[in-house]
Amino acid sequence: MRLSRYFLPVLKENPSEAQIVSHRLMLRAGMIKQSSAGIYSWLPLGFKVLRKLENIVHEEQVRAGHIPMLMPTLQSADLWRESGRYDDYGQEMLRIKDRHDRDMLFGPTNEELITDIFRAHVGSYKDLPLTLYHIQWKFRDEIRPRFGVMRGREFFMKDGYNFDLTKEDALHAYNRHLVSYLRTYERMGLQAIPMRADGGPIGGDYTHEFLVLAETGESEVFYDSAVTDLTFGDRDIDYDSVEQCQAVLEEFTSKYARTDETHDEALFNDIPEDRRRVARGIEVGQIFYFGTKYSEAMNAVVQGPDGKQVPVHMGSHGIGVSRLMGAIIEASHDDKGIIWPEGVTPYHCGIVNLKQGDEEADAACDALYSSLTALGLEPLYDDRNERAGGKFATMDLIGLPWRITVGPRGLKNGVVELTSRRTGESEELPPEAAVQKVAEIYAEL
Ligand code: 5CA
Repeated sequence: MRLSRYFLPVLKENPSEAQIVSHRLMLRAGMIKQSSAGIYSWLPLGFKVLRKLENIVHEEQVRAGHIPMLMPTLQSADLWRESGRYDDYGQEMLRIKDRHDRDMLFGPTNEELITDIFRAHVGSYKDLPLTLYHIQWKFRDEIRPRFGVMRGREFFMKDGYNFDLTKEDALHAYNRHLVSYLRTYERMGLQAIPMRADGGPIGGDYTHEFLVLAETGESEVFYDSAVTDLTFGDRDIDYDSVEQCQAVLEEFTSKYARTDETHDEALFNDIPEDRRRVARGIEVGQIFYFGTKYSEAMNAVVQGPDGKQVPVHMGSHGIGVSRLMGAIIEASHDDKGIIWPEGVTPYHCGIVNLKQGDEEADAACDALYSSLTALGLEPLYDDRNERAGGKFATMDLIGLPWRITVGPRGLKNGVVELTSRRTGESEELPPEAAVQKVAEIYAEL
């Protein structure tokens, strides 16, 4: 993409409405624009990152054996009356009437809708196990939408639902989700710690939230510092293996890590004092096992091996895709702007032309652009007629991890400059070597 032809409305001033750094940087980098409280338009740069996050979530869900689909945003109130949640959900639910005066709602989550689909089409234990998911816009009429996309009213969420014959099978699905979530967050450059949580309006005895530690996080968390030493890395897990998934769950959840809702001071005090941590975190996902809560209420039964009809065991599993963008920025920025982890960056590499209109510099930039593109990478070329300082400031603000700077002086010596956004370190290289190096970095992902 050439910046002269892009739509990147960066802001020079700090927007006064933004209280936390991720919100400020997303507005300044021209990624989002508020349309009303807690509701945002995703401008091209923000949309590009959102798509990358969505893709990672899809890839990891499919890798775990879960099946993608798409359910509507608007739902009929009748299904929610069946489960009993139409009245329970309260003011967070946006209720709508259609022209026939029928009660509709903008879905805050999809347990009822998916259970209705399941009961219409599945009748035998032979069709289990089954996990269906979608990534769709949700609406919760939050009393206090704030911090930009962190606590929106409209937000983008992956929600998945498992259907199993027995509790044991459903707990395997729970563990499998935990494993796939660890992989998902690590690919986004994040450490998200599974913490024992509370079921809230979804319900259920087994539930973990995934928290990214950040001072601006809305949740207070208590943990043993040893949990932050754990990384998933590139282990090759067989998602069908009950033992392997169970082992990962035990490894990642046996140390004390809880949100304030489930915090137990006595247990916390058993941790050696130098490892006790009280901090804040951003909740980027939550998994639940809730047994037959919805299947009983909505009569989602299958015929078991013995011929008897039994309600299925279920769980639901969510990832806050739009919130993740804020969490990544909270975890990865400096005073100049965002620093995207390579796995989610909107463009792989920036190209800055120090002397637009100089024949040689223009040609060298065009050649870099073509070479990077030919290797399957997406460069963002700042080809505007602007001063170098302004170009650098924009690149730093939008946070591409790598930048190639091209100027007549370097070209005389046959070199361009390759700079890491994270370390600020630069090296001079022939243009082809710079392209090669950038390609190698991304090939490792
Ligand atoms: N049905 C279950 C799992 S699919 C469910 O709705 N879980 S949830 O309520 O925990 O939401 C899943 C994730 O969505 C949360 O972990 C959080 O990351 C994200 N989320 C929830 N509310 C908001 C909000 N108002 N703005 C942005 N993200 C949100």
